[in-house]
Amino acid sequence: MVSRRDFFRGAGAAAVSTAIVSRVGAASLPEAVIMDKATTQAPLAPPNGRPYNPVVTLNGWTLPWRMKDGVKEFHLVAEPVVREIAPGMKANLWGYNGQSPGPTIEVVEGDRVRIYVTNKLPEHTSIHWHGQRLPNGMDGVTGLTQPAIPVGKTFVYEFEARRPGTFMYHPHADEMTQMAMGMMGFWVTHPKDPAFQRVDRDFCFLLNSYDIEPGSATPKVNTMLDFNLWTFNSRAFPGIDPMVVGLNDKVRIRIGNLTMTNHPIHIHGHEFTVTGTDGGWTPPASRWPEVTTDIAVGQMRAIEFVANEPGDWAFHCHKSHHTMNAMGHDVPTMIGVDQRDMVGKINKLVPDYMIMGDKGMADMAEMEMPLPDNTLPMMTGTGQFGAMGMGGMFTTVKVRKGLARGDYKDPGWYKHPAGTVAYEWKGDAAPQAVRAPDAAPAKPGEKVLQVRKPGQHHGH
Ligand SMILES: [Cu+2]
Repeated sequence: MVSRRDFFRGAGAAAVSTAIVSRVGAASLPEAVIMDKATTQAPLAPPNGRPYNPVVTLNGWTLPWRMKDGVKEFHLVAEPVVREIAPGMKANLWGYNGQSPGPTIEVVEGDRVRIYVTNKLPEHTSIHWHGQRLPNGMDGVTGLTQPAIPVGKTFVYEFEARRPGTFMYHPHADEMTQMAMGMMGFWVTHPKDPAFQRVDRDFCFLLNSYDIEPGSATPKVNTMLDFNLWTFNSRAFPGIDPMVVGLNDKVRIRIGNLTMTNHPIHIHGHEFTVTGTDGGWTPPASRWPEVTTDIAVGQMRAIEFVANEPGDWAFHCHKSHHTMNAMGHDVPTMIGVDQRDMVGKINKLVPDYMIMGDKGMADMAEMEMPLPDNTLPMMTGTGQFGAMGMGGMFTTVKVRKGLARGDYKDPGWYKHPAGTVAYEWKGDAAPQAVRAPDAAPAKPGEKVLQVRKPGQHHGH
């Protein structure tokens, strides 16, 4: 669960029974609450202030606050962190309050919010509150709207959360480095009427990516496009938790993209509508059903659907390289190349040489290859029927009957009703492939459709 560190002698040093409210003196900083785990934490039921339906941050958590004279006070600490990307791999990132991404901030439309930001990084920083309506001087753009937050100093941001919706936060100071290192977080401003567009389960996460050489732990921050770890909230499959929902639950998933490319996010077994964008809730008349929605860099999207098909449904980015982990992208395509002759000769020179990918790359998902320390297999994850060959931006939506409200425990693999799983044909052997007949050649005198290129077309 949540643990605490005191960054300033005296501030928050008294034992506090809950992580929620710090009863320190009026002039002191709010306690800096730290998370030491990368697993999905239970939603934070609002302990004070106006009611709302909390979100669940996938492989993340919500930052507790204290209420002071009607203002919600948060304390973010920008600092180097160690984030487990998936079991077997840890990364040296920069983030907030012990993790990357930082904690989700949840407030209610109309809340007065004060955020203390302490800089424990080795260089200056700032925070931009992406998408918010706020006074210009609170927008967090270093040099333009404020001086940078120097190393070791704390700055205060204060504004009213005017517009409900889905937001992000990230530095606007040496962004290339700081965002490549994992500095970002989610922000949700709930509507003041908790019944407005109410859902049963409300998930959120950020799309982010890293370039970490196998065997190392620190991202290469100069990489522009060729990342090798594609992550939901700085986790790669199979390190990403499933989104567990009850049968017939109304489900919302909010996604923000802070990578360097777009991600077509795809769900199996259901259609959804995009109910929220960067600019707020979409008018109902503007919505149409989708099974994939593209999320561009810097965008946020909220999708909604009724989970009325039980099962373990894949949920992933549809760029196939984004559902793979590090390694292997430099491997030449060997499909159709018979390497049997070659391997004996090469083995004399290189004893461990393996034939890779002459029938496709699926073998690699089952192969027990020796990996360098601290990296992830390229294609991984095991389901109830075997190797899945997935990594990166992939998880499941597990739809189950009879889940209690607020039960987010992984229910295990779906128990398929008898006769509903694809099965092997055990009858006659497949016949020889039959060629489709060639189109009959045009007979003399028969008209053949003429197609002209637009460039050759003259006159109307
Ligand atoms: Cu993608």
